[in-house]
Amino acid sequence: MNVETDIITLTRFILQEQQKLAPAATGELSLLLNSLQFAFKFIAHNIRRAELVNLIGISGTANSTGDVQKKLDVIGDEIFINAMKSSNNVKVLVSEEQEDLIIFEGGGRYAVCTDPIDGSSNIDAGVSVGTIFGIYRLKDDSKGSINDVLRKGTEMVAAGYTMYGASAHLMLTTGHGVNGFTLDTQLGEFILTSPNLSIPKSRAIYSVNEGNSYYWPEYIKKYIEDLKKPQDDLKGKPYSARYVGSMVADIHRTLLYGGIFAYPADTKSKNGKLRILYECFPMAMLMEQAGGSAVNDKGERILDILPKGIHDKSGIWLGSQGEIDKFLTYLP
Ligand code: AHM
Ligand code: MG
Repeated sequence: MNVETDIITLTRFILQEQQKLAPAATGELSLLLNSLQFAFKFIAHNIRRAELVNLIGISGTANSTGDVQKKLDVIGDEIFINAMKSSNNVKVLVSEEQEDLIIFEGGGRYAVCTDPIDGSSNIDAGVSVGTIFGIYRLKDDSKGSINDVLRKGTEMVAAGYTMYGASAHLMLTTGHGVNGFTLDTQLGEFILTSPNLSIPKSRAIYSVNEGNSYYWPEYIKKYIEDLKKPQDDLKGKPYSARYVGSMVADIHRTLLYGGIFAYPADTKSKNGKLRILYECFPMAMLMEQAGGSAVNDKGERILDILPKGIHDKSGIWLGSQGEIDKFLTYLP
């Protein structure tokens, strides 16, 4: 039997990276990443179990933005809060499920922003959902406040997501490229499966909820219509449409295959749907670190946005550099 006996687990990877890139570091970020991986494993376990123990259903409470929460949202949020609290490295936590930020006791030096279970409306159908996260180091002298998270995305020290599907996939960046890990449920470890991931330069796939197109501005309608026309460089084939409706799954495919994912603002909602701190920023950092790009509806870099509120939203376009460049030519 051919067995790989020298696998790189997430824990080993984190320690190696620290030694290589920041030998003088305190190791606090490494410990925090370890607490995160516990939260991912625990959430993955509950999602796998959900069908069996009939957890799926409405819990009766509403989240900060008024959506009805499913039980798994509540469980995911609790798991995340407890894991971050007990890590002792986190001072500030922003969760999509909590109206206000949480400030923990103790001397943690990091702020974490998360959507604990994104795409939860898909859970009943067995479609992949995921946890999205972005991490800031507290500002010097800060004792933990909203100012530690109302910062540009360029100031994040790490970001990523874990997608819970047939197995759990973690995509992580600490600002030195993107590395992908897959959870081996027997070992209980995330294993490095996609080292130094880079997104293809272009791919004729677009991913957007076209049901909203009536309310799109003209230049967006024109861009998408043009993708559906015969493409010269594709021997007359048009682009393919792919839209799961679960951001983590749509971004995961985009990272691996290339293409473009968008959730633009429309003339009704003005700011789109996706949240800057825990949806747009982490995905934008991953895309850039993988060699892709992420911009808003005006073509401005997502990571340069300065959020004014913890639940602020933005229109977003991200994916292969070539596809973003093409979109930019349509800007008014
Ligand atoms: P959620 O945080 O309430 O789950 O909403 C975010 C999700 C994303 O995963 C996905 O990209 C988007 O909503 C889909 O929205 P729509 O159904 O409007 O296309
Ligand atoms: Mg979400």
